[in-house]
Amino acid sequence: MQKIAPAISVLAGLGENKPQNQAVLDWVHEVELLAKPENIFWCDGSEGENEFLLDQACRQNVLIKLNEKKVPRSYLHRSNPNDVARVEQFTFICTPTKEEAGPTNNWSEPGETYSRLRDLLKGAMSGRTMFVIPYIMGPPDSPITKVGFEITDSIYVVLSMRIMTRMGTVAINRLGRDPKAEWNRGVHSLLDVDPARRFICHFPQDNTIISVGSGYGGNVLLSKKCLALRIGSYLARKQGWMAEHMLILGVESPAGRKHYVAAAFPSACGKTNFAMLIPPRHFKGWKVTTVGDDIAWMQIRDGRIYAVNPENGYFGVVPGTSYKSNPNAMKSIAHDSLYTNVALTDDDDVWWEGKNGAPPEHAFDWRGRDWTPDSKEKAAHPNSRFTTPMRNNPALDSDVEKGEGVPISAIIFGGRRSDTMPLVFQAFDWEPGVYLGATMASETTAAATGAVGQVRRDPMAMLPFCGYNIGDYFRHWLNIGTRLTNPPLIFNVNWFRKGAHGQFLWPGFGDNMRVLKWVIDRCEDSGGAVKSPIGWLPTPNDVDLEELAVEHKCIVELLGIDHKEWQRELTEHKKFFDSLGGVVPEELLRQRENLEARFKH
Ligand code: OXD
Ligand code: MN
Repeated sequence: MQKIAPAISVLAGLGENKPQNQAVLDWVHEVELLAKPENIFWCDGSEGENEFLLDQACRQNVLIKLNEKKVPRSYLHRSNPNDVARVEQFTFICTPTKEEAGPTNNWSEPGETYSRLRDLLKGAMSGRTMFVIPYIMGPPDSPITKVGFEITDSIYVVLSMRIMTRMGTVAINRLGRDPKAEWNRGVHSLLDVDPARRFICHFPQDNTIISVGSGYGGNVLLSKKCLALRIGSYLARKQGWMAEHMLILGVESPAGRKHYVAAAFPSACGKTNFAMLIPPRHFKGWKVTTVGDDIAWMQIRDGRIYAVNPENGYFGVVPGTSYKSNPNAMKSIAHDSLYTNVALTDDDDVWWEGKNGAPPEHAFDWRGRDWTPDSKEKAAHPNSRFTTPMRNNPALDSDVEKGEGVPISAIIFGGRRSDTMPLVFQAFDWEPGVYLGATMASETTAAATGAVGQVRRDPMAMLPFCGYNIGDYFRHWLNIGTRLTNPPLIFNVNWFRKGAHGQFLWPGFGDNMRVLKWVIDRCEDSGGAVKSPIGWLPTPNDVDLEELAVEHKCIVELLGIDHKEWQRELTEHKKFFDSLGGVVPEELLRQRENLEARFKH
């Protein structure tokens, strides 16, 4: 059997970027004594280091170099087939009390958990290289930027972190020498990639993450879900800001007026596509630009919300990505990218279901097995991913590096709902908007292990990512509202409503610009709407539907609400709140009653 993560021989002049901060040095030494690696590689994030590590990864068969002409400087990684998605059932919040983790998180007592993890990590890196990755989350000059260090025995993690974060010397410099400075400790080991020994554990009070037994991005790129969302949300509440599972996009009108919008959709529900949207021909002169595609860190200044994208790259779902669905993503992943669990063609190109053009006559599927169009199984895993630098995105917003962030005019919630939720509506105010986010639901996807297609409540798309008690999280949102003099308007969208025959009613993708335009019109006080029990609803005349080949009756269905479906929905809201066992703030319980009452009048 192939050895997992054998040590690399470190070239002179590489892997020596030790920070001066004694707290970091002590912690690395402690992990070294425990995990007993063969050697330590201190990453600096340089180009030379990257080239060296890519070469090593290819020699170890961790990466396969793709066709240089077709996808320059790009590689394929195949994960262990038992390790293809986030594992929510093995993800823990280890707070001193269970109550701090709250009803939506798996809780584990910190002392016991540290001790169990220490046992698992004992000698875990023997014969392996221990990489130390310094990184920052956020633009280098932002006041809310955070420093993290991730220790890992996976070269794939190092190469991915180099794309996903600003990594290396920039972080060492930002941290400086103060041993009391705030920074996140992350330890990752593949162990033997056995689901029985797979745990993703967060210790918010210690600003520490320990992840073992997986190599899948969402479990092991500790900057992303673990730091930027779980630990991030905990720090954000304590420090008075917000860490949210949201894309951030800019919309500029032909007259040059620009707004920024943040949108929370659950995993694999189209955040990347929305963030990179290209307006249809009819919207000539309109421009959509991307600040971020997954995570927003937001602060309040002058009574307004300002957002930064803490990441430096995109870790997106590949299947379904095409020049039709997302041309900017296709251009981004055409070079300098890592692919995970897609198919490999005979000429070393990548392929996946939903890519432009006919399927190849023969390929190797995501597990490396022969595949033809007649094969029963998919060539690419439904949760196969690309990892690509945000610099590759032709629609990258010019203010993406702005440390103070971009001002947010609107927040959009949304999920995959076959029924009930109209294409778009606007909450009456901040508090009903928080209720809207708190009761959000979506059909589950392949981004996490478990059943796909089941409706589950996913408040603010943060169910798997809120690092503390969800009741306190709702309270934090309500408190933020009281500090805003110029709050963003709050909306809900649903691109996935289906008709009586199970067909999608809305074309989605670029045509979502029509919905975005209504959102912007509302922000500018110019969009029409009618009052409904759930909020402000556009009529077909309020949304620009020119040059859209969708029947009028579908539009009416998309924009309408069915009172019977909403009775059921209200019952589900109540069930959800009840299931949280008394942590839901009074204000939101009252919002539910108000909503119910509005349906009766
Ligand atoms: C992601 C996720 O990878 O939400 O962004 O699972
Ligand atoms: Mn996500």
